[in-house]
Amino acid sequence: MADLFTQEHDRASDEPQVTHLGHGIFHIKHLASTESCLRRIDEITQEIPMRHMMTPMGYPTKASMSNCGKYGWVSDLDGYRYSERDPISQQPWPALPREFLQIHQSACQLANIPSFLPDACLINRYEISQSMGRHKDKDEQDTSWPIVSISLGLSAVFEVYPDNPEISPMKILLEDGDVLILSSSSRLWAHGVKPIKADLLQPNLTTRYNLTLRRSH
Ligand code: MD3
Ligand code: FE
Repeated sequence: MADLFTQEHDRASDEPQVTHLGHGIFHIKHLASTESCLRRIDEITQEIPMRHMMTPMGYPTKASMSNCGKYGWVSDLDGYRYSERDPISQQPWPALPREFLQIHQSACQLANIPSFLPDACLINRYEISQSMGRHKDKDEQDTSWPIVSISLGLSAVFEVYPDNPEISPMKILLEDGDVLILSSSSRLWAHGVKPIKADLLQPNLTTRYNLTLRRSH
């Protein structure tokens, strides 16, 4: 069973390390460089500031969000969709940085799945205690394309709830620099993020970022 307790952590090396957790879920440790990713996020959010988006349920998202790439994921009282422009500034989203595309491509290579060109990158920002409720990602035109997720900063416990009751839910610890690929059957499974906890060893670290690279159209 793949969960927090059985994941292997190779503490001896900082080389990328791929684990197939089953069902098309690949966990790759030590792939993303935090410093260069955070610089790119800074540039993007200077153009399009992170914000909480209103959901159709009438309350704002807990994490704050921005986007880069041709399309961005947006939410308001009318629902969820991908848009070529930021609904507030009416500006097109900043370009997807080369660094993100490189991580995406390396991740696909390491997991041995065909790479694809993402046209959307959602940036989620979590402060301590913020979470993301259980949901499915199905706003993309063709939901068979994998999703590649990059975690930066504070760790998160991510939960996946398989559609098949014979497969147990999984908890996955996502740490700084980790990449997760959701492909094949897991792509449409429900998932959520537990409330982010402070790291007592790094008291100045108060944020987690998650980038999801997707093909929306
Ligand atoms: C598992 N974000 O933006 S990323 C989201 O950490 C989202 O911010 C989380 O869920 C975060 O929609 C999790 C990893 C992820 C993305 C898509 C999935 C896991 C998934 C789709 C199916 C199953
Ligand atoms: Fe999701």
